[in-house]
Amino acid sequence: MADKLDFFQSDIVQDFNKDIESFHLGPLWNAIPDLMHKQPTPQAIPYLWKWETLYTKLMEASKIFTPDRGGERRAIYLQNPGLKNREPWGWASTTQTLYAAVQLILPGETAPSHRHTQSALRFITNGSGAYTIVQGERIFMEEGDYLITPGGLWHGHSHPGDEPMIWMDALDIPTIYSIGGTFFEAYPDRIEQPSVPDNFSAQRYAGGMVRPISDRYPKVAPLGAYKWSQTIAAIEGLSKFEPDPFDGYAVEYINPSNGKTANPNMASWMQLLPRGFQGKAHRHTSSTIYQVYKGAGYTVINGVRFDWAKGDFFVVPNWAWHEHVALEDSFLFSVSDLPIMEKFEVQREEIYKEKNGHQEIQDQFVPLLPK
Ligand code: GTQ
Repeated sequence: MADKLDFFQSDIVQDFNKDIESFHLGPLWNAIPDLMHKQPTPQAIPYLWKWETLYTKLMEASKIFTPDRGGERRAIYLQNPGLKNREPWGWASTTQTLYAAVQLILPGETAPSHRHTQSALRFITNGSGAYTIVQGERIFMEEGDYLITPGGLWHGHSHPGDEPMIWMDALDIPTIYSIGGTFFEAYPDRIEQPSVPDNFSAQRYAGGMVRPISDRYPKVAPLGAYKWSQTIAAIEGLSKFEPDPFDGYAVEYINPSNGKTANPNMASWMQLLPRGFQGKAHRHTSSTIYQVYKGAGYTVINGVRFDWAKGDFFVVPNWAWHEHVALEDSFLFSVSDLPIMEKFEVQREEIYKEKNGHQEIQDQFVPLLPK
């Protein structure tokens, strides 16, 4: 062993390594522990953003920036502290693969149409009356609705209603960025005009899990909006039975034409954790961004307790132990990169076996709050 170490430290090896580096070449014999970790070592860290902080900053932003002025959305995105200063990015995403933001639109405002290769989803948390127009379909948004904007489709937002609206955006921006697949294009006019009736796709799928006969081979996901009334009906049905030991009563938003995740690169769920629920701990290669839709509780991530309440966002990085506890009836919305892990065939899960399936709490997270 010592001989081996001496060999790698020897002048002859070190000199050679330096020499080839000047030719932009690298020695695998020295690099393999850096290139291939024994198990995932996420650069993203577990983190939590309080609603109070997000809301305050959105309101401050509304005084400084309007979409009419800047031509873009008023969205503030969540930067994982572990992903800051990532060379040569110059920006930090929320997990290594996913981006999440909060977006505010005020009555009378328009966020112009554009399209890009990144795909998006939205979860509506505050207000109603605004619409997003996705490839000619105006979709009016209400609290608890879940929407998708498949990659490559025109989309813009406008607010003919009378109260501020806030929603969560999640996109696969970091994944598309890191594989070099980014295309972005602004719509020639300010906002696209409707080409089908309002709320077209949700009306076509009013029945839930029965699909229009023409939708066997759709080119894009055929349903743009998943209404809260249907999500809650599904959860109520499920909640008559035993909860999942990790996730309580959880349902996944799926594409009704193929049964796969509604958005090809991001899985999304709504879960009810009834008051008193004590989830067991597990970890998986996929990472997850949660937003608390309703309720209060905490999640223990790698031994640290993260207390959450309505509106808060938190991140469970890949391969981090985590378990949820609900102090009130709680609804968590979440987005995960599970489909990305599946595509690369690195999806794995491990169940925490020690101490009856629960981690020991060693620390408590202290969130940043606005002054
Ligand atoms: O609303 O279309 O947070 O294109 C990031 C990129 C929101 C949007 C984001 C986007 C949008």
